[in-house]
Amino acid sequence: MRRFDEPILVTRPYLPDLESFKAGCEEIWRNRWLTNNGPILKRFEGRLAEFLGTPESNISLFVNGTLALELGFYAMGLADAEVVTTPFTFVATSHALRRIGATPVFADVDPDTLCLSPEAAEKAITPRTKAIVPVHVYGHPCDVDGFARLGERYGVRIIYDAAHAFGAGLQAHGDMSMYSFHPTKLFHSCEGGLLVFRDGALRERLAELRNFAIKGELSCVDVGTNAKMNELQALMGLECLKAMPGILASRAEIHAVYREAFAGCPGVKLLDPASFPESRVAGFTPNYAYCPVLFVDFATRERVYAELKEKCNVFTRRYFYPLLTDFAPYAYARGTCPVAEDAARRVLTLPTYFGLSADDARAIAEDIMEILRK
Ligand code: T4K
Repeated sequence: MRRFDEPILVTRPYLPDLESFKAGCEEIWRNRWLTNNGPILKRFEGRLAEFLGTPESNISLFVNGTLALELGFYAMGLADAEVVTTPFTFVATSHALRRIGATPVFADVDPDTLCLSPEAAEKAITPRTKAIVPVHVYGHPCDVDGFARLGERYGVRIIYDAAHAFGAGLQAHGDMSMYSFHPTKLFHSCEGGLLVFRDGALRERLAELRNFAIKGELSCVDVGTNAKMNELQALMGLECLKAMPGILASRAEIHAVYREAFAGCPGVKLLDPASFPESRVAGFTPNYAYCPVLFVDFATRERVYAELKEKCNVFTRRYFYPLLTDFAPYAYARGTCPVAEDAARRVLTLPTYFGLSADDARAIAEDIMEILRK
């Protein structure tokens, strides 16, 4: 087995050209305007709207994805409501609900995509349910048509946690979607979050909420917070956006290396979004944000995780293990989602990022197969 000289991490942030970033900093220095709806933020919003093919009136930027979710949920009137969601996600999805007083009700995931199953979600709906929050986990598409039907039938909002799905073309679905621009994502703004919403009237409401809900110097209309994106973040986002085609291409190349390496290897199942029936929804193109593989059982996954770390200097992650319902704040639902529990115990996300070479990805795949042979 090959031991890498330098640690290989599950992800590394894309870094834009430093000279170009410095030129942007000079503009910020000249403006002497650092946050509070500055000119670079406005430019970033404009470019994002173009990139997504969405009017600027239907997007809003935030300091991070978690606060974007929290304020999005609040603006949609979900405080004190029941919200059906998935346990197979990062804690932020449910934390954002709990922090506004909503109650996450967990339903199980689809065994192929590991996204919330509409059938399971439907069974969890009660008269107190006001919304369903599916997650496009790993950037893989949920059954958006199935959720649209539930939205209509039960009169509930469909709000996607699309933290992983930037660049995957899913923004037209649901009442709202949240994209995370954290550096562990394929596209980032150091930290950041974006809401895309169907109802343009939300833009003003969200602008208010992310700025303490103050209006002018003399009025405060609600209990808002400080969730504003600053100018340096916006500049990083603008610079990274220029590189999106290259970032997406490099991810596709790495995914293809893993796909080829594991083809015909029964002990490792690489989740391939291009193969899901859900992928046929309008606009979807895989962004290969993560490279998740499933092993046959928990013991094998743990062995691969540990040996890659100790023997190969390769640091994979067990996203998303433990399952949310195994954490104290959500333990009220422990044991209720067996498909998600099983996936959490068998999944491993492999290194993938702009700058990881195809040769290194191939070597990691070979190391995994050697560990499995032992
Ligand atoms: N919804 C979902 C479904 C999410 O996955 C997330 C965030 C959110 C909502 C909330 O969005 P944000 O509020 O974060 O915008 C990471 C991220 O912190 C988190 O953003 C992400 N999901 C989650 C899945 O992963 P950790 O604790 O695993 O990150 P950490 O620090 O261990 O970093 C992972 C790897 O990346 C390490 O090997 C180190 C490397 N790294 C990390 C950073 C930050 C770098 O090389 N450079 C860096 O700057 O949570």
